[in-house]
Amino acid sequence: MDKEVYTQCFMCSIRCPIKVTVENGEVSFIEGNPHVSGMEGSLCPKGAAGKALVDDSQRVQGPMIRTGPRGSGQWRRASWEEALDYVAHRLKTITDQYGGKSVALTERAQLSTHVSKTFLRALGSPNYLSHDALCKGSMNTACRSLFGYTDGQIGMDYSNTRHLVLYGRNIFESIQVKPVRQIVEAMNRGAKLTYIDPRVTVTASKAHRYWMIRPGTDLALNYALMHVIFEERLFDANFLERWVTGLNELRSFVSSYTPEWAAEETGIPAEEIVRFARELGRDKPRVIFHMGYRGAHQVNEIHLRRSILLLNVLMGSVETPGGIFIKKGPGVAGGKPARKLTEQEGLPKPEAPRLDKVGTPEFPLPDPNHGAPQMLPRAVLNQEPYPVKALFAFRFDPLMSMPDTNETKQALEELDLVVSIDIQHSDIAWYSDVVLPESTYLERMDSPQQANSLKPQIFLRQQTLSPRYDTLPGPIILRELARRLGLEQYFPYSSMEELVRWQLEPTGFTLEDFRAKGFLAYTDKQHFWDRESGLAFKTPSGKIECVSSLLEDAGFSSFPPYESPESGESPERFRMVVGRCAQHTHVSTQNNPYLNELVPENTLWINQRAAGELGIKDGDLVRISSDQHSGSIRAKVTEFIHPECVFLLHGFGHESQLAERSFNKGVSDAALMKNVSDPVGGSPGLHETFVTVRPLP
Ligand SMILES: Nc1nc2c(c(=O)[nH]1)N[C@H]1C(S)=C(S)[C@@H](COP(=O)(O)OP(=O)(O)OC[C@H]3O[C@@H](n4cnc5c(=O)[nH]c(N)nc54)[C@H](O)[C@@H]3O)O[C@H]1N2
Ligand SMILES: Nc1nc2c(c(=O)[nH]1)N[C@H]1C(S)=C(S)[C@@H](COP(=O)(O)OP(=O)(O)OC[C@H]3O[C@@H](n4cnc5c(=O)[nH]c(N)nc54)[C@H](O)[C@@H]3O)O[C@H]1N2
Ligand code: SF4
Ligand SMILES: [Mo]
Repeated sequence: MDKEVYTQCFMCSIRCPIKVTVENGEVSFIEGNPHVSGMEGSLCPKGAAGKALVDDSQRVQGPMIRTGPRGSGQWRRASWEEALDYVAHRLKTITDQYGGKSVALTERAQLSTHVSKTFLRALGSPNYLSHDALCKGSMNTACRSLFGYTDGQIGMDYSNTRHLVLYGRNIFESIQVKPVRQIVEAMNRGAKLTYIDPRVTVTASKAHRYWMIRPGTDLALNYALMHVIFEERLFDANFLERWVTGLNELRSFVSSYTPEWAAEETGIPAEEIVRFARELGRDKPRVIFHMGYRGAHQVNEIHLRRSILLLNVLMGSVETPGGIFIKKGPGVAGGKPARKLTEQEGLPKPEAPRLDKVGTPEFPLPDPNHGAPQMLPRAVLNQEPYPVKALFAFRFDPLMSMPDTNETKQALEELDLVVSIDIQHSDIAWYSDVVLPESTYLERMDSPQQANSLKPQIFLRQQTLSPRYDTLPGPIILRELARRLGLEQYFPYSSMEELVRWQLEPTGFTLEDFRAKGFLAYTDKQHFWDRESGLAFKTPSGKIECVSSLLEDAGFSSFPPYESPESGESPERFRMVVGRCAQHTHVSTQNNPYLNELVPENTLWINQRAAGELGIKDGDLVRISSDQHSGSIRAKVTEFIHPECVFLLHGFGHESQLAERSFNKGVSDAALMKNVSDPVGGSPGLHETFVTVRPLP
């Protein structure tokens, strides 16, 4: 055996701690890091397929410059010198004419985000756009509206809970390995699981209670639950009195939303709603209403997320074992976090407004640290608020991960420079001018991960293999571009090792300290704040604000009246809902040789009765059409989905012909979707598209 490396998986962005065994310079085995409790040997199918990613000859093998029209697939291989010179020269021409603000960078927030942000700021651009809004932007805003903390600063203590409630949080398929193990262990000790989804998922099959809710009506269920909780005084009175404001307003708001009303709206019987509320009242405060990610995605999503959080608040399940908690940083143990390039003195703070208008009166509340990438196409097309001319797509695919691919393509046409930093022939790479290939997660070291939680820790992705092909780590690519633009003073490193050593300086840890286990703990003790006197909410009042100053000061109501979502109207018209499966990550693993074999294309889940009326049988090819796009897909006719919606897996229908296994397989949900957003929370309404489904002759 050559060596064992403790590092972090990156087949998806959960970053599970892993142990990789290397023999003769090749990966021979990947498993969960046995030093991390809850990870002993555990990995999901995608994590195990990491080896196939490294070995795949269909990934980008070196820098490429496009030679024909965008999307024509005409390329030439280039050296790094040439490709970087080329990009730097084009970038210089653009910023000379249109200013630094004409450059945008879309990214999946990641360990080297501080490098991307530094790159943009050095250029003079405010236009950093992370995936966050598309994943959980409205949840972020909801958390800030109540607690003053972002969702990323809030954790859930699954291990000690008595009742976990999941609203379309299909955690047994859209996996996070460690939480899944914690949930299973809690259930083995008697914890209950309630799962709510218009579709029977694997998680539904493991739940004690499952409700096939009418799509888009979770908010009605939650208002009725609050109604019962107030009526029957099931709340945690001590906690509310000490830490919560605006309860009277909340109580009077939900007074008309009875369980009988919610039953009509959701399809869940009133007496079941009442029984559920009582059960939770008994289990409190050790109950978790999971904030969710991609369950219901409507344009009023902010209020759904707030209602879920408010249920936790009413149960007093905040900062208590078995509930939700505020994550603690190294400070609780007298430690210091790793520093970031963005903390450097003298780094410019661009003053121009953001292209997505986040932080301006037009779109005041989404988190400006992330922005709203779905606003990019219209900003480019309308040249509003100013011309945007260059786009960097870094570990993010604007074509497949944002609604309305056709509109995004039109916007790309208006740009003078499109660069992707990717590991694979993604669709955005296919439509780029230059592709700069990053080394895969097993072939590079990354910036350390500050893992704040009840017990703060710090993790490091250590390099396992030397790069197979002519690739570089992202922070080196950006540094080399910056150097060519005369901005190297903000990039004080020439290798990943130097960058990581610079970052670790304040922590007192060294790079060598990570070799043994891949992570270091600041403390062994769990840190909860004192619920009598020690809670520190970051709202103006210092309390949890049911009537939110964040919302009200921006002119939004904390409790707008409930509006019933549209239903299909005609028998062939359905709300389109989407999601993930255990075998794939979003849009990026469909070409992986192992995973492609497991799930090669998506199918369309359609309710048995609805399909029967349209003459569609299981396995038939059908036409799915929206105002944006149409395609053909096989029907999966099933009783396990609500008749008002159809479901398909996200991430299929790839256009890049260089990814031969995934090319043209299945239909792209992003192409079908219309691009509408929650004006308060900032997320796009990814479940607001109606499609027609017709049998194909
Ligand atoms: N295998 C795998 N695991 C992953 C990921 C991955 O790509 N692959 N990605 C990770 C990431 S970034 C994320 S954000 C999470 C996503 O985690 P989830 O949010 O759990 O993911 P989805 O698979 O999108 O599941 C959404 C579910 O919501 C249901 N749904 C649709 N409409 C409604 C509604 O109105 N009400 C309710 N209650 N449910 C509804 C859908 O039927 C679907 O089952 O997964 C993470 N884990
Ligand atoms: N239509 C639609 N859009 C969605 C969603 C949806 O369900 N439907 N879900 C939303 C959610 S929850 C999320 S989190 C986002 C995710 O959006 P994305 O981040 O775009 O999706 P991923 O598939 O995680 O990765 C995108 C790209 O990263 C590349 N990549 C993978 N690893 C590396 C690496 O190590 N380095 C580099 N440089 N590139 C790498 C992949 O090849 C791929 O091209 O999408 C959101 N957008
Ligand atoms: S959930 Fe799976 S793919 Fe994602 S980081 Fe963990 S092991 Fe890797
Ligand atoms: Mo996500």
